[in-house]
Amino acid sequence: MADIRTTAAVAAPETQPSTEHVAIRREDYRPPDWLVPEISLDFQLDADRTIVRGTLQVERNGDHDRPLRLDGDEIAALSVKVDGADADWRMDGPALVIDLAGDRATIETEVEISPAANTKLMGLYASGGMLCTQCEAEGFRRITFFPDRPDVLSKYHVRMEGNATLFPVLLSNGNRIALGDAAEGRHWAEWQDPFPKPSYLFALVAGDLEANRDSFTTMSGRQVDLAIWVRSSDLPKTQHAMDSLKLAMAWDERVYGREYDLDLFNIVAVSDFNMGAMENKSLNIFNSAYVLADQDTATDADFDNIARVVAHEYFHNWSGDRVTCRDWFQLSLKEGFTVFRDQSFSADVGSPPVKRIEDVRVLRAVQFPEDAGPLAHPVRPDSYIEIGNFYTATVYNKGAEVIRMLATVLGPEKFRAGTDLYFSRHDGEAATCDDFVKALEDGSGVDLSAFKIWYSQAGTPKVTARLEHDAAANAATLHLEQKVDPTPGQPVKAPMPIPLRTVLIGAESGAELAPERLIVLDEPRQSVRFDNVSELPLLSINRGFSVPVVVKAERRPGELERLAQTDPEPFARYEAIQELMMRALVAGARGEAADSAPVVAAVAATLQSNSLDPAFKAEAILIPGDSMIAERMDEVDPDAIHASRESLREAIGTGLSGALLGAHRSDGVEGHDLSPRAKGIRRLRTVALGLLAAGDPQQGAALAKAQFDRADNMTDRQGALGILASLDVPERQAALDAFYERFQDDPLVLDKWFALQAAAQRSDTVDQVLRLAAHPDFTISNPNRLRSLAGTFGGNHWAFHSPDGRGYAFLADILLDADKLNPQVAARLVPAFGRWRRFEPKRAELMRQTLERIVAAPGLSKDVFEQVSKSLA
Ligand code: 0A1
Ligand code: ZN
Repeated sequence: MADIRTTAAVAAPETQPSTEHVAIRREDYRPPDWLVPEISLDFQLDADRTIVRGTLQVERNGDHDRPLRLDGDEIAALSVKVDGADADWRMDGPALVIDLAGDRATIETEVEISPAANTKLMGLYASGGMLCTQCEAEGFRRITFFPDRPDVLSKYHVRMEGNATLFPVLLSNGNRIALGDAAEGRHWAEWQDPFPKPSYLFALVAGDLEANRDSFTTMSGRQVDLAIWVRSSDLPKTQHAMDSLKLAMAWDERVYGREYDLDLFNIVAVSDFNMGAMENKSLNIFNSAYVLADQDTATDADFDNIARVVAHEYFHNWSGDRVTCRDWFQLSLKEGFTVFRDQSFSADVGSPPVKRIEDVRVLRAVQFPEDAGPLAHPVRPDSYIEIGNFYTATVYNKGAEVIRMLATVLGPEKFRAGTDLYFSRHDGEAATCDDFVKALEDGSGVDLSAFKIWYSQAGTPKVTARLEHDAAANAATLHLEQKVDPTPGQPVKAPMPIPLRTVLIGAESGAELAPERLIVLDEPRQSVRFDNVSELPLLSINRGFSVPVVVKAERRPGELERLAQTDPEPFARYEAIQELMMRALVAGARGEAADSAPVVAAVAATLQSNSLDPAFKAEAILIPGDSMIAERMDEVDPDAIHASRESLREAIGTGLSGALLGAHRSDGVEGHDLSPRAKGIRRLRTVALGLLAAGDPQQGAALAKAQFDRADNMTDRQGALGILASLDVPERQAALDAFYERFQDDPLVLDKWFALQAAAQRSDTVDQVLRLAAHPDFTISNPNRLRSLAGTFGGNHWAFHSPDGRGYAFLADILLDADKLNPQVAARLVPAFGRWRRFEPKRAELMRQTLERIVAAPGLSKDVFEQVSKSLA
């Protein structure tokens, strides 16, 4: 790995002699040479040929004689003027360079761009007849020449003009200050944003859109007009997003004291989008998957995701827009914090324990493997080649865990005092992760300096725990140890502060023996004493997942079984059940005798409990996925893992068919009921059905077909189809065909159809996926469709790792095709290959060869180059 981090530049393949893949390093940060307090943009809009005129007021920043450097990317200057006159300028690679004598100047540039030809979907691009922008992280430089870095904040004035029939709606950030008609059927609008912002928050939309309109009265009594813009036929699917937005606005006032700051807030849905959504100031642009929903086409998970993403983007107005990042190494400053905020919001409007379980599952499934593989990086990375590769689970989800941990250490009041100070101290500024921690310290009066290592040190700490009981002394001692494995560029690790919510539970009484403690393990090895331990204690540790570590606790026989039925803390109870499952799964995958009886008993007790709610039951009895099991193996054999998991599922399905049938049949909810209870009942219904089908595929198929046919909502329908998709039964193809017939004109539902087949646990999934890639509805240029097929397949552990290597070949081929159009999205397919070293030798070699083939491809993007070369290093 050292090569990429320390070498200044890595040569790109020959076909691209002009570009070198330069690593940008955090330690090289220097404040901007020139500031741009004001910018005025003029757009003559046209899908094929848009003219952009930029007028920048520039100011020398500090005492230096360096020229003005304006970033550009795939744009050429038609004209450049300085203070109204033709000027001397030069290109340095993609950047426009001007020598300026004075400390201030007005720079005017003109460029021509083609939104229709912009397949990267960065900058100004066309989607479904509309024009829209995506500027984070470095897309603004594809629109106009500008110092495109987040610490240059400007006031924006935007004028746009375009065909009034094609683009009746013209939107940008801030307030619309004027509009009017122009010649030849054109019209124009002018927008002004009073808040200085970095260029990555600029947005523009032009299209034939309709709005779902509403309003929100803020805590100080101001009325804010809200609008969600979509194609008119999609209007009926926007109400949930609108309801979520209003809930989020009220929540941020109540929980963080944050009020919205403009009189207008717009959301626009687009069908071609590289990520989930974007927090452009007052003009959020969304992947339509996170806006559109109704009972017939969206699952409960889709509804939850919409609420989560709407809230996330809205919360960015403060954590991201009002206080932004100094440089892209600080990305977690806004993303980790905003994920923590959206997680807390979703917990508050739903079920906190279930939300916590879901969040930890995502962290373990995506971030833990990332942190243990060749792409591991700190929450605040030290270097990157392409910043687009750092919108990762580490920056987002581990970043959120770090903030959650700080909030746990401080407690709610002090944490709030800290965030209040952070927002007031840095309002209107571009800040750093250090600034954030400092504000929490100053606001709370608590020294948090030891915790900063969580931003700089990569890797998931491993904690071992052993509880010793001294019955004679009525005491117990908890022996803790921590270890962090080396990660790329960090061969030696320092101990970290690890706050573990811990309690001892009486093995007999099932009661907590003393109040819960927050034990901070900050040495390599530490022992903690508990007094008044009058009965045999059980260890309940890292409750609520208070810190993102792997805990390996030494357990007495029967201890997990007992905790699985008594631990009053829901996460810890879930954890005990999952750990029981994991033991059986790992033993099975190693070819050891696996005893499924304790798992079957724990699942039975969970299903029969009168106190647990259905959503919790569904989470708790879900068997860990193949890739989670793989994380526990020394050498990964996907067939053995799959067989072990199937055999445990079958044992539960046959052993508990009565209880599972009961859970499957539990009813009394309507499809439109989105209460946490109703969602939980539906979830449990399908989870139980999956286990039943594992025990008896024929009965499972009949029940799944019945659920599919009867469904009045997408949750039940998709749940049933997902189970059928993995079975070898006649009902399978019939249901897939019926689903296609009914929903073929709805792109978001068709995405599900592709994804369900790509996720199928079948020996012929590779063939099915190859066939689907040639299906007339498959379009590689649409990121959602590509992710549905290729992204889902890359996460289908057993099928992707097919021993003949055909899964690898398929993903590599499609990734290379996608890279020619959209490098950012293509690069996100690479991590499926990343952990090749852990696999049994035959697959490891096949994966390595596939990565070598990718990196040797002519014209490879720097996005894919970075991920593949790091994976091979
Ligand atoms: N800031 C956005 C994520 C985002 C990042 C890059 C993008 O480029 C295509 C788009 C969106 C968020 O956290 O929601
Ligand atoms: Zn975000």
